[in-house]
Amino acid sequence: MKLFALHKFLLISGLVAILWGIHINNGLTIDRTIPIRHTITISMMKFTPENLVIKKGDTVVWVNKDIVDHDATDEKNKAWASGPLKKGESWSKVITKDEQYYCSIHVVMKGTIKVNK
Ligand SMILES: [Cu+2]
Repeated sequence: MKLFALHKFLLISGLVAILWGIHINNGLTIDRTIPIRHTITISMMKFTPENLVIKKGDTVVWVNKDIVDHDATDEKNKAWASGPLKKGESWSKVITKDEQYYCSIHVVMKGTIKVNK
């Protein structure tokens, strides 16, 4: 009876270990292929997070939670810009390369997006 219980315990703990291992493996998978959305909150005159790391092709959404207008504008080449976002408004962009952006209304507000390879 005791031996049977031991076998059962070993079998179950073995299964748990296998399932746990798969779970951990999935958790650490680096090659994510499905793009996801990241949110950058604009509040208190700041982009949060200020420095965001994403995967190539992910979508970044800027949400203005301040009472004043803000925008998100490509800092180096002005290649893209959200245009003014009022309180509660948002704008999104698919990001494929490292970006540095700022708020053209309040030029001290800056942020970066890094594409992780
Ligand atoms: Cu601003």
